[in-house]
Amino acid sequence: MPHPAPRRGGATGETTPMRLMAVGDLHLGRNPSRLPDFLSGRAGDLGPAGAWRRIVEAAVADEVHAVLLAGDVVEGATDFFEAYRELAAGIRRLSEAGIRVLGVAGNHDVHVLPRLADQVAGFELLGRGGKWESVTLEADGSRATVHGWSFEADAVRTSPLAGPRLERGPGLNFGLLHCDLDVTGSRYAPVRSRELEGAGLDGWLLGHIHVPGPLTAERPSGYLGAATGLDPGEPGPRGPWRIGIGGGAITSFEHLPLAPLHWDALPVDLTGIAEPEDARSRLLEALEALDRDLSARAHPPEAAGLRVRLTGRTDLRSGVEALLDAEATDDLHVGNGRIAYFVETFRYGLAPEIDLATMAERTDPPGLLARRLRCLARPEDDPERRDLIENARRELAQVAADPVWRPLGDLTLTDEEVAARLTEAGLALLDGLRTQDRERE
Ligand SMILES: [Mn+2]
Repeated sequence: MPHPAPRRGGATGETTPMRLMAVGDLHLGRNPSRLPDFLSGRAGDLGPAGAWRRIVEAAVADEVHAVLLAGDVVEGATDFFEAYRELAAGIRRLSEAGIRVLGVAGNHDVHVLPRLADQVAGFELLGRGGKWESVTLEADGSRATVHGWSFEADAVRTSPLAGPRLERGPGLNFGLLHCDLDVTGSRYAPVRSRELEGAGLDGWLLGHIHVPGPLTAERPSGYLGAATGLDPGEPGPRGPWRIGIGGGAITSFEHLPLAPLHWDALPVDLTGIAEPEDARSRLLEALEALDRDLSARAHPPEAAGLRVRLTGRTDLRSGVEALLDAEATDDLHVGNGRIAYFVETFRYGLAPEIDLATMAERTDPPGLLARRLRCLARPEDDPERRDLIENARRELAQVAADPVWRPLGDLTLTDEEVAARLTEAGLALLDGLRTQDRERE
């Protein structure tokens, strides 16, 4: 007669594994921007509400013990009813599966989330009124403690960790916090990395910045990132994180890219094309490669918006641009057609078929420009390249600081993004200068 499978670790005293699902900025109520007409009717499924429903189903399927929401769960004060509908349905489903739901309020939902928590059964809001609060989760003898703090006003200019000391609870201890990390003078709960490190917890699950950090079981502290990309400026995988706990340690910390809408920056190399029409087949090849990757995911997106960047060397730029401008590229069929692809914009980083090295030896403006373009192609640690990027970043920061952009959230650019913009602008200028040259000839 077969023995029943032993409970894992039962004899050794090791506790049964516990699983948590941590969710960054959800922004229920916000519609994804820049959807083409044929997808606008599906904005609900493709936006935060759709992402939340996918998170709920994944949490149930993965049999997690708790779902943790790191603030900005709701976009704003006028999104109460949409958020109520989605949270009430999702949390009912989670509760029925025995999954607890803990959350903190961020700067977007400082007023609306506490009211929702009062109405939605099973939603445990931590740290009301800006006072730290902890909850200990228990599952099959395994325990973990979550410490949370919620925004109590639209602007919070002091660190939530200045002053209070957090008392450790049973099991692994996690902090759940919506904050602005290492940003001096921020009105969104500025916190220093060393404050987090000095707080004596085992990990920090942070909300606010929409780009997910490089979180791992060894480094379980940082931004969770948005649950789904809300605009083309948020490319790459988005979704919650699944945290495995066993034997008193974090055993896994995995990103689950399950966002229903995937934004991507798709590079398409046009080097060597013989005529502008060849750009179409190059684009399709790049799309097919992306489709293979996305379709292989456990939770493929329903749609993908692309910022296509045409790169490489060709003198056919104007022909390619005219051709692609005239094409309808907001509903592209790729692979098995299950994911709806659309091009949000084409960006041109095409280098003319010129020898930058030879041109850089000239002393006229094109020569000077060619030298800088060559400099941008050098390795990251090149001091001249760094100077160019820093100067450009200062210029861009002045533009980004304009209050009209505030609703877009953080506009931090990586070195790579700055270099790409400079290269694009420089090549377009060089193209223009060469055209003038030719016209004078
Ligand atoms: Mn925020």
